[in-house]
Amino acid sequence: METSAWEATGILHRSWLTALATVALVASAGLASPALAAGQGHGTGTVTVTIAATAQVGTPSGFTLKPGLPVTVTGTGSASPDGTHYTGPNGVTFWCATAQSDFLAPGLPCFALVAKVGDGPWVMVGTGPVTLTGSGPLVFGYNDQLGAFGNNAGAYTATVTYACQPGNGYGDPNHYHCGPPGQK
Ligand SMILES: [Ca+2]
Repeated sequence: METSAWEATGILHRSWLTALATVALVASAGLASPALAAGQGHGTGTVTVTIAATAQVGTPSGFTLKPGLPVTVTGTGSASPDGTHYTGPNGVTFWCATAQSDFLAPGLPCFALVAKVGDGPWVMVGTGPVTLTGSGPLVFGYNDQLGAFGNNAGAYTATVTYACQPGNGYGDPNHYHCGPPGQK
């Protein structure tokens, strides 16, 4: 936040009255969030994402994680690396137990549902539930060999669950938002 630097500049370089007004504004903004949170309560938000097995570049969830605010993910569905043999989100653990270096997510189970947050590494989701942390856009993937996605079939469905508060403080980085009043 630049608030303190901006506030200090205001006090140093603006008139005494302007400085007072600035302090009053900051004080009321600081009070608004906790008061609304207590009055409106908390909720749970969900995002459902369909991950086609043919999507080599991954499938954006449209959800962006905020630092220190984990989400929970579960997976369902059935997908195939060859159009014939299908597995669930956990992938396979026998003839291709661990993906080689030319897979989307090396070291994780082949043909599994995987996810990454921002610039973080691909992590296993499977059927879950798993807790994801980090900062940035949440992307899902099907862990096949790169360049070999064209013969895939089926899809997984990922469900992202997160704690949220009504949209009064939309833009507040300290929680996720959901429902009225206000935006999102
Ligand atoms: Ca394939």
